[in-house]
Amino acid sequence: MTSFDQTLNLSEDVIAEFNKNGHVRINDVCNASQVELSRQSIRSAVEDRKSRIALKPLQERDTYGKAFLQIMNLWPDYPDVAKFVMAKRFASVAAQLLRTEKVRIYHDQALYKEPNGGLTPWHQDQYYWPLETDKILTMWMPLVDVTKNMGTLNFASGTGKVGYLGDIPISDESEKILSEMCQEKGFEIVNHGDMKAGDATFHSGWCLHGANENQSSVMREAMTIIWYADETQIIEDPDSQGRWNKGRRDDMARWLPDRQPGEMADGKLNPLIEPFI
Ligand SMILES: O=C(O)CCC(=O)C(=O)O
Repeated sequence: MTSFDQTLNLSEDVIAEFNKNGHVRINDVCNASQVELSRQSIRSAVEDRKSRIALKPLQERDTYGKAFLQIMNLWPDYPDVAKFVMAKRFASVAAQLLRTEKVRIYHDQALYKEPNGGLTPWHQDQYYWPLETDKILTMWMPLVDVTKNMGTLNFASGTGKVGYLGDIPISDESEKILSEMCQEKGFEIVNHGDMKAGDATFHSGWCLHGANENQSSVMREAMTIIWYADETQIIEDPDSQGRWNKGRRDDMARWLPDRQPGEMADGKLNPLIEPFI
């Protein structure tokens, strides 16, 4: 079984592909037996959290609610999930793609697209992240084998460095505005296709992405982890470029509760991982 402590060395081609396109697929990031163990821990954590929220039936939810069950930051509450989230193996991939040595966890989230679950509208993750950096990315790893018709991610290639596009939270509106933008600017839309449990895609904070509906009768169980380069600063407030929005203020309270705008993003919920030591 691959150890979570075992780093995964990437070729320069893979790193260059990520930095050019804003996304990349890497196979066998976690092997089948390890991912199955982690899947059980993640699933019981998701069930536990789910039991505490009032979840409307799928057909009564809005577009964002239909896209997936989003269960956030499991690592502080569930030690078995923390082993997965803190794995040096995954952090080593993030660090190499970001061309840095040390990374911090921003947060994790389980994203389960239910059978017949809706599309994930086009969006930019970093709309929500109050961080002064381009060195931030998400790993999206299916915990079960998935086919494209279960809603693997669609990426707009070449958008990894487009920066802040305005106050466009994930919604029907973001789906419209950003899909039109992709067409107008001619960004190539890439879907990395069917994936085995333990394969992963990585996308940068600015990369435009979304996903199709889950057209199958199987839950699309995916786990995500977000890392950023150590020594990243939180955006100043007021910010001369007008980049504070509701999403960023909410994230600040949630993931950086012990830090202020303008300070370093090194709070108690942002553990440092040095994968190569
Ligand atoms: O899982 C999905 O459908 C969306 C994932 C996503 O937007 C993300 O990981 O940033």
